[in-house]
Amino acid sequence: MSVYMYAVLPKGIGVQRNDSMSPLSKAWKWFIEWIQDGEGCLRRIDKIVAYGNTGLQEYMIAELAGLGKSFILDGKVQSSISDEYWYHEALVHPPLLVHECPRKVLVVGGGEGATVREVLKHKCVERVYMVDIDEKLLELAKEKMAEWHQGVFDDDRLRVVIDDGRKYLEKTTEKYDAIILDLVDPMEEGPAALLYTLEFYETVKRTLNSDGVMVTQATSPVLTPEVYATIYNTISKVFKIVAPYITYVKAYNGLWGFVYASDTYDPRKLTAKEVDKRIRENIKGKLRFYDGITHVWMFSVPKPIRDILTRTKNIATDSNPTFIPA
Ligand code: SPD
Repeated sequence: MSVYMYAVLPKGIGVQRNDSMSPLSKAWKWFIEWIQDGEGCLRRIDKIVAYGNTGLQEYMIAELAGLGKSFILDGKVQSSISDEYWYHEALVHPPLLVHECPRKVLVVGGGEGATVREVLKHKCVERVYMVDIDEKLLELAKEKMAEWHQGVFDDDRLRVVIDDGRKYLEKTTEKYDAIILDLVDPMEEGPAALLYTLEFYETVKRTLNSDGVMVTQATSPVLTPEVYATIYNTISKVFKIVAPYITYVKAYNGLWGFVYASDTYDPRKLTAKEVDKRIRENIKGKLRFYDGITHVWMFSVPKPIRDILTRTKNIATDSNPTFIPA
């Protein structure tokens, strides 16, 4: 049976009912995530847990074939229960373990609470600020995504601030040891459009202590390589040490990219043995993805990706931001 026989709406959910074509179900519902023009990933929706619009973003929490319970914003899968820990552990632990002792951490985005869940495993961490623009989404996550947050919203080291991440950073008088940017992808109409620009990274740097570290999710180096390389190149204009790294995330349809930056610490210098030692000494709680061997693997970026990073000269600015295809 061909999926071409089913109608799909251009921006996300498609439904077609045709009893004669369907031996398994009377109603088929499909979620399609567009990667770029002409390319997408199709998954059957087995159950919709929640669907709506917060006024800022369109959301869906649904059981998807191949992924399980998944969280979708503006047509893009943000995380799935089956592999969210690949993404969240990859995002959080390299910057926090390379720092000598991160006491104060800022997370921008990460509404599901999984990023904060990982941050709070670090024994040094005394205070975490989580800034998210979408209050309704946070309420939804608290209620419907307990598998992700595992109760961390009740941890007294956490302060949740409802604000635009950029505005918050521009006005805060605090200094942080680590800033973790767990953002939605840069999309022209999306809420994170100006959280991947030179001006924003300059603000991040001003808000870090002199030995502070930052990390951002940075789109896919294989699905949208120019965007990934532009983010890397832009951050390279601001920090002395900038390290690209990757992991695989099935929910994101391929390899996923991050960019780490600091003026002090270089995670590429950590051996697998040293990472394992720091995990034993500095982390309380279980890790399912990250260890020494995984650390070295993530920072071993393959040649085609290194080549595009070397070639790309684009810089994202407020007047010329970078975007993935909608
Ligand atoms: N294409 C989806 C990329 C999502 C990156 N951010 C995810 C946030 C999950 N906490």
